Amino acid sequence: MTRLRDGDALLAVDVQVDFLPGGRLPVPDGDAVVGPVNRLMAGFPQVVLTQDWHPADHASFASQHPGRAPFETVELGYGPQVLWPDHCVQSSPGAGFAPGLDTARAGLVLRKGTNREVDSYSAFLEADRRTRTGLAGCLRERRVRRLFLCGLATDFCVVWSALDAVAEGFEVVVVTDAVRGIDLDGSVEAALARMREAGIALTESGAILRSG
Ligand code: VGL
Ligand code: ZN
Repeated sequence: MTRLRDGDALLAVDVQVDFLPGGRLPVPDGDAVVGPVNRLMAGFPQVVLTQDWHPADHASFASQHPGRAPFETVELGYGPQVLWPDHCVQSSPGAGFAPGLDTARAGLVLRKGTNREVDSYSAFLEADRRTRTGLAGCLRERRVRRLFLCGLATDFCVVWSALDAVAEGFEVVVVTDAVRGIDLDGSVEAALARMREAGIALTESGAILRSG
């Protein structure tokens, strides 16, 4: 059992329309996270949401690379980049939060992937691994020490955010029933293994107790 305390924050990653079944880049069973994420948000002292938020001509979109198809990998200036269907275009309906997601208690919404040239799976560091989103500093100013991650997708934005959170010195817990993955070539298993190796706890939401 994990009892919540001051200094704990929930980071709900990219629970957005385009990542749900029927969206532009659907995560299988992605809508299943909405219930657990809502229940988690209700119990946390601090809640942060992220939103994938791309310009319409974003470099991660296969549509910007003639002759290339979604899910192929290309080499960009900063390294390999998986190409995606157009998704989470700024201010489009698909970039909105999932219907039914209760965002009322979120004290901070961080938008990422806004730079046309650079993707950002991580909520902390863009794919060039140099450009910082400012989230680490913001969490430190808010006295956050332990970060619980949930949302979409396990094998992209959740795992990159979780590993970068460890590198930033936060204690990190991933809530296993409140995440779902895209799963390209075993990427979900690989993500879970990398997180375990990094000392990240994998916990079910039923084992997380509210404080007080
Ligand atoms: C994500 C692929 C592209 C995610 C975002 O939220 O995991 N995956 N953009
Ligand atoms: Zn994206």
